[in-house]
Amino acid sequence: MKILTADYILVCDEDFSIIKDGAICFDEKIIEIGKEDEVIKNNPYAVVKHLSKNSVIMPGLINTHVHLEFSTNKTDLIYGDFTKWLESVIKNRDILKNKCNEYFYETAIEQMLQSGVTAFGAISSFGGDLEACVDSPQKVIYFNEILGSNPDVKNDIIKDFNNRIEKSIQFSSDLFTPAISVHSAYSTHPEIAKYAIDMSKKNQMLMSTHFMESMAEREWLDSGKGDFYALLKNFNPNPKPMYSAMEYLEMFEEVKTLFVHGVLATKKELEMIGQIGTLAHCFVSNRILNNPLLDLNLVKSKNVIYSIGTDGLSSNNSLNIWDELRAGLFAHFEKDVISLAKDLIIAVTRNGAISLGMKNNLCLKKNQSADIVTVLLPDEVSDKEQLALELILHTKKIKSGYINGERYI
Ligand code: MCF
Ligand code: FE
Repeated sequence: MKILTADYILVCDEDFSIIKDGAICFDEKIIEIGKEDEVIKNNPYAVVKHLSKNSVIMPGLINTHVHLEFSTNKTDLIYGDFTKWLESVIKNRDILKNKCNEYFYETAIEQMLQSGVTAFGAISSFGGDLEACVDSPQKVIYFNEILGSNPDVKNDIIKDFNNRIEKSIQFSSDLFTPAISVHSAYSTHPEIAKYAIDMSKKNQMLMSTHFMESMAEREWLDSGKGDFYALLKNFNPNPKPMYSAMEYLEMFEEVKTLFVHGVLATKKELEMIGQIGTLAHCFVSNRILNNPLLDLNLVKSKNVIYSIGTDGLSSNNSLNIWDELRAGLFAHFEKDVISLAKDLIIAVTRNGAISLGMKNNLCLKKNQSADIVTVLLPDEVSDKEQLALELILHTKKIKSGYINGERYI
């Protein structure tokens, strides 16, 4: 049993409570959290560690959307236009995947760890990242991806998918949870998507899908025109959208789904997303691929819970979650900076836990998992209201981190 004390504890509950001169007592789970003197008095047998002045204790951070298999990319892919990027991914997919060895996986995971990411949602396209995800100290939701627009090869696609699902299920544990990802409406035939959705329903596996990420996707699903037409013609002489956007969303009605991007979703579609599940917001990826900025006021007005994803190094230059938070902070001019900073901290903790179905990681309170990180601010915070903002501005690495009460940094 340990106690950590710090100048501030960010509880990350619904009220954004902050405990000044706080302490947290924990083993695998949180035993007590509150004012320093009381927690120490109530738990006389715990080993007490007083963190340095200007330290902050907060929940472990959650990156809800990352593609580790593309971690070798630095300059191989085309940026600045979503369709061209996609074309370059299709061209380089196998090369990038084959280059991605243990070293790249470990480096990518280590970068997340050092930045305080104690849980992540990994989209696995091929299964090459399985071992690295199973061996990582973090909690991993492992989304086995399925895609394919040609129903003639449906059986092969499903066979490969089933193999990967079965393999991943063998490693199910407290830290590793297999899940499913249907890639997108423009890449996945309804029969293939339905197969995966049924499996997710039957096995109660979490679902994720990319949705309304680019203008090309919007135009394609709405009218069968635009940049995707030429691209999809490479695979089918007479390509046609396989769904309307609404038809696609309706397929997910009965499974808890983490939608990714949604930057071009209409009000009605966002409403539907809010009812079915949650949304992962990947600012840097959206910017690099020249996709629009998500309207966070609209997201809020439709009661959509949003979390933060870095996406893969295929569309980001960093998996450090603080880099991502800074990008978001600087991008969203439509929001007041003080309240946005708080929203972002909630997005990367509580909302991440809700999105990945991690009921024991909702905030720092009794009986929740002891997934905790500590951060050292460079100086004293003049106003408690500004704590979230100062954290995002100044943090690059955490000082220490615990997963299920075990120290990993
Ligand atoms: O989220 C980004 C952009 N949108 C769609 N797909 C991906 C992203 N990052 C990686 N991908 C992968 C996706 O999982 O790229 C491939 C899929 O395997 C594109 S379809 C050949
Ligand atoms: Fe993605």
